[in-house]
Amino acid sequence: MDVKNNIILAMDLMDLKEAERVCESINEYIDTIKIGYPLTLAEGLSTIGFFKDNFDYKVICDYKVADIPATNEKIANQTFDAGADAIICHGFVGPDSVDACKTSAEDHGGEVFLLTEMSHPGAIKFLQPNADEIARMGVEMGITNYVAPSTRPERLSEIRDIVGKDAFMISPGVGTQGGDPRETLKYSNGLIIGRSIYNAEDPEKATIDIVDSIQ
Ligand code: OMP
Repeated sequence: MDVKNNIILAMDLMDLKEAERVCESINEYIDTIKIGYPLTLAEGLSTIGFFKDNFDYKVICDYKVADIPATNEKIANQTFDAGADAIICHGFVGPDSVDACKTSAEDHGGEVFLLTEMSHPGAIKFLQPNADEIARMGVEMGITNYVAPSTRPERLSEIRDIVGKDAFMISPGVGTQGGDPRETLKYSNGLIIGRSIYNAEDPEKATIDIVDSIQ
């Protein structure tokens, strides 16, 4: 996936009109948006089509799919049928569950992102001890897209070593959660950024500042 300015907007506002206003103000700097449960549950699955039709964005659906294979398949099919370009799935559920999302993505001409280690402090307890194995599983399964945390550059580096230089890795946690854009891009291909942009008094200025900081 090609991401303009290496920035993916994490749109977790829960009012589509407000989301639209933010997107209009930063439209020239981004071409990829990530939506998750907050906006989808508030405004519906049709938000995917809204961003595709009105902004021509690539839409990554962050549904962190983590169920049995049969249920993962249904979730992924619904997501791709609604127009998503990619879906994020959890790895800790194991290869059969991940494969259900991967197969659905392939059937729809879409992409799957495998979530390895998460960015929040609590991820250290259960996910971090298993994140390298999750990344290795992804490599064995032929997965080429990964999510890994910008809040721990040393872990980004280690996960990059596992998934290899050609994998496409995107990283949340920049800004509000403490991750540094430049440091993150030493290992990752894209920054997932939400509150630092959409909660900023001037989202356009916030975006320009980030773009300038990573040139
Ligand atoms: P901000 O912290 O507001 O920039 O948003 C980060 C976005 O990335 C949110 O949509 C989170 O749900 C998401 N995210 C994480 O923050 N940490 C992770 O480990 C994984 C994700 C994700 O899968 O996108």
